[in-house]
Amino acid sequence: MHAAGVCSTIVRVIMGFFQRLGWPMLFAILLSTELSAAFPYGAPAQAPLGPAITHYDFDVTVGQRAPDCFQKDVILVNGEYHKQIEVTQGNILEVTVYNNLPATWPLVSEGISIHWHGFSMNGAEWYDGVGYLAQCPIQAGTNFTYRFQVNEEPGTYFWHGHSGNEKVDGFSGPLIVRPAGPEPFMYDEERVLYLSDNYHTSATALTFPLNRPFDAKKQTNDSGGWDWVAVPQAILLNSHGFYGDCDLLAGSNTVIPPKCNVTTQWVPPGRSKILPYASGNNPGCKRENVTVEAGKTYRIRMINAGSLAYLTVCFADHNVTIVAADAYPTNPLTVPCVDINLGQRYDVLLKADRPVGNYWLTALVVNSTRTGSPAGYGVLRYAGANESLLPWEPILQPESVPAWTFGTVSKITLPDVYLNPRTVPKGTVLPLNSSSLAPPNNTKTLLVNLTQPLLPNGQLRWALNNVATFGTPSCLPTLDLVRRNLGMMTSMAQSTQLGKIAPDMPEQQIGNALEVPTYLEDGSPSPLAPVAGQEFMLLEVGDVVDVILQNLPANANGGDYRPGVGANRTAQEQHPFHMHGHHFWVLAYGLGTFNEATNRSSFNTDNPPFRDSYTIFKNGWTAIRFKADNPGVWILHCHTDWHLFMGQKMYFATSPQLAQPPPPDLPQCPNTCLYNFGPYTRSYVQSRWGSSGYST
Ligand SMILES: *[C@@H]1O[C@H](CO)[C@@H](O)[C@H](O)[C@H]1NC(C)=O
Ligand SMILES: *[C@@H]1O[C@H](CO)[C@@H](O)[C@H](O)[C@H]1NC(C)=O
Ligand SMILES: *[C@@H]1O[C@H](CO)[C@@H](O)[C@H](O)[C@H]1NC(C)=O
Ligand SMILES: *[C@@H]1O[C@H](CO)[C@@H](O)[C@H](O)[C@H]1NC(C)=O
Ligand SMILES: *[C@@H]1O[C@H](CO)[C@@H](O)[C@H](O)[C@H]1NC(C)=O
Ligand SMILES: *[C@@H]1O[C@H](CO)[C@@H](O)[C@H](O)[C@H]1NC(C)=O
Ligand SMILES: *[C@@H]1O[C@H](CO)[C@@H](O)[C@H](O)[C@H]1NC(C)=O
Ligand SMILES: *[C@@H]1O[C@H](CO)[C@@H](O)[C@H](O)[C@H]1NC(C)=O
Ligand SMILES: *[C@@H]1O[C@H](CO)[C@@H](O)[C@H](O)[C@H]1NC(C)=O
Ligand SMILES: *[C@@H]1O[C@H](CO)[C@@H](O)[C@H](O)[C@H]1NC(C)=O
Ligand SMILES: *[C@@H]1O[C@H](CO)[C@@H](O)[C@H](O)[C@H]1NC(C)=O
Ligand SMILES: *[C@@H]1O[C@H](CO)[C@@H](O)[C@H](O)[C@H]1NC(C)=O
Ligand SMILES: [Cu+2]
Repeated sequence: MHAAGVCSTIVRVIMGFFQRLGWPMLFAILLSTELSAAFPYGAPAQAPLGPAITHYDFDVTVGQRAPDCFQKDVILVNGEYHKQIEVTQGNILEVTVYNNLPATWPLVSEGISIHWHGFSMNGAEWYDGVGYLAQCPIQAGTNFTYRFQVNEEPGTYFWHGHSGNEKVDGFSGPLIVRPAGPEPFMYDEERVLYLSDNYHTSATALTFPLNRPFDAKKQTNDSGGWDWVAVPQAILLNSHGFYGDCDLLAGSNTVIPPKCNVTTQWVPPGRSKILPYASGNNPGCKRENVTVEAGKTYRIRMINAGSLAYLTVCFADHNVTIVAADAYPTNPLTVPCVDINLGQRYDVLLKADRPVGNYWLTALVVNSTRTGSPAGYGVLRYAGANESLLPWEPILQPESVPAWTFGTVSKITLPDVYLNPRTVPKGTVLPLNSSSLAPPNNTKTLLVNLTQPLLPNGQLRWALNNVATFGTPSCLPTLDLVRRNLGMMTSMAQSTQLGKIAPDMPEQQIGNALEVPTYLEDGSPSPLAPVAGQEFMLLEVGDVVDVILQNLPANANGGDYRPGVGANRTAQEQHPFHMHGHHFWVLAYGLGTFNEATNRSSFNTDNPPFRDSYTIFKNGWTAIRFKADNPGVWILHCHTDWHLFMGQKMYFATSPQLAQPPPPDLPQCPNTCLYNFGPYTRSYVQSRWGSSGYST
């Protein structure tokens, strides 16, 4: 076996590191002018010796944990739940992942991979971690080493699984990039606040019903029927919480906000039967304490790693000052509560300037977003406060704090020093060939309608411009297929008028990419009828693209609703979109339908925030701009895990012929792979995974 259990962070400076890497292309990148453009002020100090290597072993296993008092199977790294890692800007990050998960975990046993959320991975596209896009998943019993130079803005990120359901089952953790020089903010100490939502049911059991026919006429005893995952049973603060804090009803798809009451600091074993679906073992659980000392200033690195919950985080009696969003600095903004959507990060400064005591730390799902969700409660504890006491003030209830308005979010902007080439701080990571973070003019515009169609097979999907995109079309990395044969995509492209429907089957044989209907965003109209396939936009290095994401009620925009089921759906919700390989400028957002003639003038091209995860507001639109400076195939997707699974994604293929050849040790691809749109009928689940408890 291996030494992965040794939870080791070995930082080594190796003179002959080029040979170690065994990958000549990396040598080429390191010497290229492109790197010096990304580091306009020169490479880090140790460059003459070669970058230092920060190495982690990830021994990935399944284990039982009770983060919210309910014991269940979770995915662990070296025995830790939500393992934190960190690396210094300019270092080589090397993570060897040993997949020691059992081969009996549907949608997880098919393989895992890791995405470095927020990293641009310029020149390191093969390590971006999207299963079947950049690599095949790491199969059970095998290992793979991610190895790339961290040319990223110092700040707060996270790593997470990106192949099947492994993220929702706990395969994620904080990822901190330290600057090679001093930090840009003044503070005494730092704390991480890792936010997540916790389901008592395995992600797999929640996922199967999402693929089953929504249309009652298509349902059979074997197919089963569609079922929504509903809200999580608990919100976790640094992986701690208690599902009993809020009086959730079973399933919790209710519109009634729950009443919450927090009575104990340490929740003893034996209270697991108070909810109908919470009949698991309760070995006890702890509440999170964020500890501070009076007089000090803390940098709190907030990360929303959840699968559904858009959170509003409040520190009782303390305002906090936002100083960075998705790693890039912002003009300081002081707020009593921070709205943080899935995939987003905020760095906030908190001054411990109140009387020594215990204060509530609360993560709320505001009523208007997911009514019925629980809230998460922890304690901000000053050194010297009585540790056996909870804060005396009443807790915040889920509906008691309003969500941020456009007025609040519009105040999150880039500081002037980043907008002027002469004042950009040393070490700032800029788009290629840019001399500051000021947005360049766009060369292209793409309008994307977010729709929720019903496919002819009865599946309810999320789609972009009427295409619900598969995750696993060919059992081969799409990046490699497209890099070797760009013409393949155009030859696979479907007439948008016909709308070919992909084969309605659970599995694919290796190499059968041609079976997958492909739609190119080339100015043609969207498919008339909704389709399942894959949606691409071809770009060339240097393009600057405005993407207008239009989010009207679910069945607007010609999302073809067959007469009968779903014809009158008016579902509306926000979606947190995340872009791989790039940060983007958030230029504008508004209610209603985007109007090119009247709304472009509202774009903030002066000091827009530079982010990688942003909300597409409901019944409205959000306009983002990115510079295609990174050859490869990059995914833009909703970070609500369930929506991603249901197809809410598309790919930008930027000069893929310029991507490097794949490293020789990329994981082996399996001979068959699963369509994430496969009909998980009861008989199929039974035949593939046996009665492992998931075949409901
Ligand atoms: C890791 O994988 C390689 C093949 O890629 C194999 O040779 C090696 O034995 C594996 N190491 C461990 C410790 O399993
Ligand atoms: C439907 O499936 C259930 C179990 O899932 C089984 O008990 C029942 O007999 C089936 N009914 C028919 C008509 O096949
Ligand atoms: C919270 O629970 C405690 C203990 O059960 C009870 O005394 C108290 O009245 C409850 N508070 C509220 C607001 O329901
Ligand atoms: C928080 O503090 C309480 C009281 O000291 C303690 O019981 C609990 O274990 C602490 N929580 C964690 C996560 O350590
Ligand atoms: C927080 O800021 C608001 C103004 O934005 C101010 O009214 C309030 O007193 C501040 N609260 C604390 C605890 O400093
Ligand atoms: C919470 O939901 C209720 C019921 O839908 C509504 O009356 C109330 O205005 C909502 N509160 C907020 C803050 O959105
Ligand atoms: C802390 O609070 C507990 C519970 O009220 C009390 O019994 C204890 O005396 C307090 N400790 C101190 C040092 O005040
Ligand atoms: C960008 O566009 C504006 C008008 O929209 C124009 O004034 C400006 O010169 C353009 N900048 C560049 C670099 O082309
Ligand atoms: C988006 O929907 C509008 C109708 O709301 C339609 O006119 C437009 O053609 C659609 N755009 C695309 C790219 O599908
Ligand atoms: C849709 O709503 C309209 C108006 O309420 C109603 O007349 C129509 O029957 C509904 N259609 C379906 C398929 O439910
Ligand atoms: C967009 O334009 C419409 C008019 O077509 C206007 O009513 C709306 O306020 C504009 N939105 C923004 C954010 O500028
Ligand atoms: C950067 O400039 C070089 C040289 O002019 C050019 O070849 C390359 O395409 C540019 N890249 C981007 C992203 O603009
Ligand atoms: Cu979504």
